[in-house]
Amino acid sequence: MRELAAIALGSNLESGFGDREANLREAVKRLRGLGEVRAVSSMYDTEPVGYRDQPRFLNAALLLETELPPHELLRGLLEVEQSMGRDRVGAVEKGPRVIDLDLLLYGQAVMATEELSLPHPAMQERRFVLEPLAEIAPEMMHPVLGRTVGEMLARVSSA
Ligand code: PH2
Ligand code: MG
Ligand code: MG
Repeated sequence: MRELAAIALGSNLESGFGDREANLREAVKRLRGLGEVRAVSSMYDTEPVGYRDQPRFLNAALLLETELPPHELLRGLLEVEQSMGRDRVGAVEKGPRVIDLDLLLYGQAVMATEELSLPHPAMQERRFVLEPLAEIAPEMMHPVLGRTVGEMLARVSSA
């Protein structure tokens, strides 16, 4: 079965690939190994939300058509993060990172396991997620809230 997944990308550190933009570009390239990339948003320079004492982020969103079931897709995202040098051991939670890949929506799937919650539990609160996603998938539906991405963006505050 093929499903359409929405993925959030973020970077706020330089790496061997270059600056934040180079990191997002490299991640998009590597995500092609997990399915067919159907759309990629522009990149947004954003203020860090939550843990504020860190560099500004560059955020983007992407639509991936994939045959991988949700947990395998998640594993694939973590592998791409690791392959690009993201080290979670000893890192500040929610702190600076070379690349962050978050699974937001997987078709209309709803689930909550220890490793994976779908939809992503905080997506409706994060402008840095909704703004790029609304650019490429304004009509994509949140299966629990019953609101489209465009509608969620219209309701979110500045965060
Ligand atoms: N990611 C976080 C915490 N805060 N802020 C912005 N602007 N963009 C992010 O991607 C981001 C964040 C944890 O994943
Ligand atoms: Mg994240
Ligand atoms: Mg993450």
